[in-house]
Amino acid sequence: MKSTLLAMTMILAATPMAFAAGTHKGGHDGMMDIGQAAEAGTETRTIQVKLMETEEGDMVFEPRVLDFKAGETVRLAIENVGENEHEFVMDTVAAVAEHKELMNEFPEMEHDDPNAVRLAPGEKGEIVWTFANAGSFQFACLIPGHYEAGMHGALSVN
Ligand SMILES: [Cu+2]
Repeated sequence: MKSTLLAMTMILAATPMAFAAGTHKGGHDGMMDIGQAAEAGTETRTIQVKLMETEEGDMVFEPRVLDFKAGETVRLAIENVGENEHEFVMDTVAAVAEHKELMNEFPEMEHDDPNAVRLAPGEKGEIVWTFANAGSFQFACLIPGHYEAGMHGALSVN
């Protein structure tokens, strides 16, 4: 947590404009554009998301796209069935791009955000989330190199 804050402070000092228009605020508490964390048990459905590598050397999510309805609360049951560490983070396209830059600069950075989970091989995690606003969002793995290897997909809220 301390190193995260330090990393963010360093970035803020270096590129203040990159953050001025973004949604990246300390702690991510409360409502984001994509919605907010909800209490486990309040979901109306569960979606399974798998994180893995392919034999061709790509890194992928299964499914590759996610669709939700504005206002619904969903449990994302996320499992890393691959051989590498992976993460699942969902946010606005702009915030994912911002976060990706930060991860490339500080690969050791760990985030403690409600809209993200980082999983070791074989590990399972979950996010219970209320999708508040309609829009086109994105989910991705921002461990350096993984986005480029294929780990990103469109997340629509209708
Ligand atoms: Cu990954």
